[in-house]
Amino acid sequence: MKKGFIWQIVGAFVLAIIVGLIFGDKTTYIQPLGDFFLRLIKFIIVPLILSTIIVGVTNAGDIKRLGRLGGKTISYYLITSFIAISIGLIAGFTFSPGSGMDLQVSETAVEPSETDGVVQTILNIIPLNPIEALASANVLQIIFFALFTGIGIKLVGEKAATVQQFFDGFAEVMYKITGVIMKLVPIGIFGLLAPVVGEYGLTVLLPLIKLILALIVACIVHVAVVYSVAVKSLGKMNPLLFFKGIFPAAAVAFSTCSSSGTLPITMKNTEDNLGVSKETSSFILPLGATINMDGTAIYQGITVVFVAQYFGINLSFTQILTVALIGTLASIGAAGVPGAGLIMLTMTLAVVNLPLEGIALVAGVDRILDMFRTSVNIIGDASASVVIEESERKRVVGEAASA
Ligand code: DAS
Repeated sequence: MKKGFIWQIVGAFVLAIIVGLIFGDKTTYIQPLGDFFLRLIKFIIVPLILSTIIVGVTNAGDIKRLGRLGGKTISYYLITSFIAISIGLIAGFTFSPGSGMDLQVSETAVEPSETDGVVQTILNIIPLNPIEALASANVLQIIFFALFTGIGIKLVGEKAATVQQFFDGFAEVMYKITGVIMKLVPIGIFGLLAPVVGEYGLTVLLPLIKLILALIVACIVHVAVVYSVAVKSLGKMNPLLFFKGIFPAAAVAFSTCSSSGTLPITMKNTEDNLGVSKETSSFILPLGATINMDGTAIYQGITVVFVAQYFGINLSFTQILTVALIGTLASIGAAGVPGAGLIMLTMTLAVVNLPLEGIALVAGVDRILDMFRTSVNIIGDASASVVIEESERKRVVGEAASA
């Protein structure tokens, strides 16, 4: 990745903040620039995921490897999400963002989000109509459809060679389009960020500054410690190279607050800058964008403590443990779209009988909190692809040596 590109992104950030602070709500005129970029990256998500997963499966060697890849991926995601929410809880108790708060709660009654149970969530992954799954961009159902289509192509063999060639070529086309869109990242960041800075003056942020700072510190600790250790010890990669390589995608995630929307850029960065094979990234990253959200897990931990402190409620150890478990599930269930974590928070609060009015407390600055947690979400996905790529490489080398 060209060094100048990183500076273009940094420049876009700085310019967005300056323009936002100077022009305030007039920056809404810049919004179309951000929306243009957001629509561009969203329009390629479905065809990119479908084609790359099918190609990933058909080129992934035997079916057993797929099962192994899935097992490693899910295990990595669950472990890092549980660590993340624990860091969030520790940060909440350390910073006590909810103590001594003087903030009127708006009367908006908040209903717990209607979330399916774990069994129904798993059943919902199976699409009743694959075309509808594609049309509605239901990422988990598209992954299911693509996995089984790829497996079907492998099992049919020669007769499906034309189908495989079509998806091979189609995936290349989608990667090429992603590369073109990649060049527009600085413009997209400026167009998305300037209006947000213009909207959120300090009057909105100051009362909750402790909550925002607690989240930022917890995210930095999680990224700097957990991912550095993972990519260095398990992924055999220099953490600085890792963070530099995933920086553009993290910047897009920060600006869009959408893991799914950032997915094409995350895939491009992991392949071009982190050396992860298309077979590995095309399987791990779409899955991660929908079920692996360490930043959201951190956010659940901190905000639950914040709400309890604001209402003067002492959380028991059992409640804290419940939050750690439910918050991990909530981060899995959250969709890779803006504000998903806030919706899942209603479930986490309800499970430990905390007032749902607490949602109204954080809703005002949720967009700012979402920026940081979405960036962590996609960095976590990329770390998984680096770790699992190395694990598979070592296995292949081991098998070759013993052959
Ligand atoms: N914005 C979500 C995402 O895209 C995360 C969240 O809302 O918690 O990952």
